[in-house]
Amino acid sequence: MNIQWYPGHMTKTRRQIEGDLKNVDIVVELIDARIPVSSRNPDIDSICAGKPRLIVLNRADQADPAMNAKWTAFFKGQGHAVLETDAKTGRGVNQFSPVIQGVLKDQIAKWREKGQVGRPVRAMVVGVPNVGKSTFINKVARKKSAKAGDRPGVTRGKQWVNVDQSLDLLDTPGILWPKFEDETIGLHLAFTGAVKDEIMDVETLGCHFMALLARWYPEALISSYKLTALPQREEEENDVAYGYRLLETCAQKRGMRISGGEFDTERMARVLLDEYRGGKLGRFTLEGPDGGESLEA
Ligand SMILES: Nc1nc2c(ncn2[C@@H]2O[C@H](COP(=O)(O)OP(=O)(O)O)[C@@H](O)[C@H]2O)c(=O)[nH]1
Ligand SMILES: [Mg+2]
Repeated sequence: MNIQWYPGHMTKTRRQIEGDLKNVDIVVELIDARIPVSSRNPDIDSICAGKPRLIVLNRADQADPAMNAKWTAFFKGQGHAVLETDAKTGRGVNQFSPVIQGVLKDQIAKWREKGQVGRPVRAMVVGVPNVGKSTFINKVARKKSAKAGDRPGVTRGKQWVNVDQSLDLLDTPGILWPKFEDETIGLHLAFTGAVKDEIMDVETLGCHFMALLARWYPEALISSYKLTALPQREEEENDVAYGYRLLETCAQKRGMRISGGEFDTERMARVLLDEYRGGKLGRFTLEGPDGGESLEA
C-alpha cells in the first residue's frame, strides 16, 4: 500500500503532546465511531499513560447506533469516560463539560481543599487527521471559535481557549497517526474517506467494501441497490472476487455498462463509495469490540 508517511513529523507531534501533557488535567481522545480501532493511534495509551482520558466517539451520526452502544460499554469497561457526539451538528457536545467535571470530581474536590477554588479544568484534544477535531473544538468553544481557527504556516505560541468558568481547552489539537501499514486498517480508513482513495485502485477498494457490506450489512446492501438477494458466495472465494461479482450485480441493476456490453464495475465502485460516504446507504460501523472475524478490538 502506498500511503504517505511522515515519521519525522510524527515524532515531533508526539514530543509536543508529551510536553503539553504536563499542563493538562485530562486528555480528550477523539475517535471515529465508524472505525474505533483504525482511527486510533496505536501508541495513544502509552503516550497518555497516567492521565485521565475521555473518549469521544465522534461521527456517531454516521455509525450504527447499536454498535455505538457496544463501543461505549467497551471503553467504559477499560476505565475511560465516553461521550458520543456529532460535532457537525453539535449533538452530544453540550455534555462535554459536565462529563469532564464528573471524571475529575475527586481532583476538583482536592483543589478546593487546597484553596484553589474556581480553578478551571485544562483539557487537550488529540486524534488522527479528519476525525473531526477542529469541528469539535469549534463547537465546544462556541463564540470563541474564531480564535481557535487554523492558521497554517503561522508560528505562534500555544493558546488556551476559555470555554467557560470551569473549562479551558488547549487550542492546538494533537494530531496523531493511525497505523496505515496494516492492510485492514488502511482499507477502513479509505472506505470512510479518512485517507485518499489512492491507496489502491478504486475498483479494488470497491470490491473490498462490497464484501464487507455483504457480510455485516446485507439487508442494507439489498435494499440500497434493489436486489432480490445477494449472490451466493463461493467456497474459498476471496473478498476481491466476491466483491467484484457484487459490483457487477449492482452495476447491472443500475444499468451501468461500458461499450461491448460489459458492466461498468469501476464506475459502480466509485458510486458505492460516494454513496456510503454521503450517508446514503445507512449508518454502518466497520469494526466491533467483540471479536467477529474481521472486527478487531
Ligand atoms: N457527519 C459528521 N461529519 C463530521 C463530524 N465531525 C466532523 N465532520 C466533518 O468532517 C470533516 C473533517 O472535520 P475536521 O474537524 O476538519 O477534522 P480534523 O482533521 O480532525 O480537524 C469536516 O467536513 C466536518 O464537517 C461528525 O461528527 N459528523
Ligand atoms: Mg483540523
